[in-house]
Amino acid sequence: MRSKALSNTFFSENRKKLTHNIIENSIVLLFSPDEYHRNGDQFYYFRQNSNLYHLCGINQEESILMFTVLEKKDNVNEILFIKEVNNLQRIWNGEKLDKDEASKLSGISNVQWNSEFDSAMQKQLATIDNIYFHASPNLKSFDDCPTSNMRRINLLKSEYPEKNFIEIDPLMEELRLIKQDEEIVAIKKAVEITRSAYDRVLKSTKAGKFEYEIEAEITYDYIRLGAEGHAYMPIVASGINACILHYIDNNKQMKDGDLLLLDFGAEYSNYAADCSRTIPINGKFSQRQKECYNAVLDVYKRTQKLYVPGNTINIINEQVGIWMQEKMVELGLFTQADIDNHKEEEPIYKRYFMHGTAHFIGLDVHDVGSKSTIFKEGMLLSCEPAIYIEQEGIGIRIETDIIVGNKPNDLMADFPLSVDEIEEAMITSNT
Ligand SMILES: [Mn+2]
Repeated sequence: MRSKALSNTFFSENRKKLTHNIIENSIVLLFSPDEYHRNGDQFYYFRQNSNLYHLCGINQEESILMFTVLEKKDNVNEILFIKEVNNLQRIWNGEKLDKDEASKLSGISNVQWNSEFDSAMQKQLATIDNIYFHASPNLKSFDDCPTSNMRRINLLKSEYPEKNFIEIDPLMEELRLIKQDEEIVAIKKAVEITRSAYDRVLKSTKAGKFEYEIEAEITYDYIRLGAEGHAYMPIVASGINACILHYIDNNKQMKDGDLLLLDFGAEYSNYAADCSRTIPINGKFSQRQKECYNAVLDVYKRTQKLYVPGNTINIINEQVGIWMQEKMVELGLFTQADIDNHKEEEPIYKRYFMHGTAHFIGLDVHDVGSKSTIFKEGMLLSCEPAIYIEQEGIGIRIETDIIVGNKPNDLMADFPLSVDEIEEAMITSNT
């Protein structure tokens, strides 16, 4: 990993907190995801499972975390299993972690090679009733091709039908929702690198260039500044492409007079930044673009005040819907009469703003937490109101990352934001 690892105290404390919430006589078994084959002899870049990382800080493939919680929780047996490399693998791919290094990173004193896992697990299974596993809820729709984690768990379920299998995800959600100091440091670093890339974008965007040239500027800054790379596939969408919510082709030529919508964020120490901005390709907003931009910006500013303890994503979405509807009437997209006559289940504003305004952010860019999770101080969420007017080729989204508090903390407060600030920052490249 290029970026700085979090301290082993952070990971040890996380395991300790988790132990409090685990039933006695249980074992926790977490497996790394597979390395995914790309083509020929190539594999996709490995990314650790976020739950496993949160509990032990190991970024290496084929890692297994096992800990047993016995009666009265006074006897917790933690073992970390890692991959042992042979001489040939060492020549081609270099060293992997040795036991001491893995122990230092994780704070787990008992580190063993993977070859010792099966017998160690069987010994533990004899003494416990419950098996905690991570269910990877996002992957449930891909049952045709189960992850290595689920293959192992499914096998255990058939071999030990008398054991009680419990999804650890709700407990991990509780652990991961409120960001700790070390996590905030990593997220701020991801935000700072994203900011640098945004400055580059403002200086390098020009009519006639291709969207991928802007993607390259972003990637350049991420790698140059020590981020792992993109926290997710970046969206660089000019003109009407901005109305495709998950546009990642990034292959069109940018036209004079169009807007450019960017959704991009660096990953640092496995933590994500998530930023969306919309800028005029020729450096100057048209009158209509300005009207639409300022409508979104006004909602964006008002919405930020809602990131206080006690609220939920559902509450935010409802309020933003009301504000958006007013703005859309002002922009002439529909009239009050249209709203009154509208009988469909979906509110009319959803034709021009189809997604929610907030999601949790952390190790995953769409992090753990639901729309009904009640906000507490220290949670981190996106704020991303938008308007998409396909018939005008206009798509505008402004997104920042906010820490919940009585005074919500906008981590991107110093990014160029207003029409004037954006046009000012773009002047050098377009004159
Ligand atoms: Mn987002």
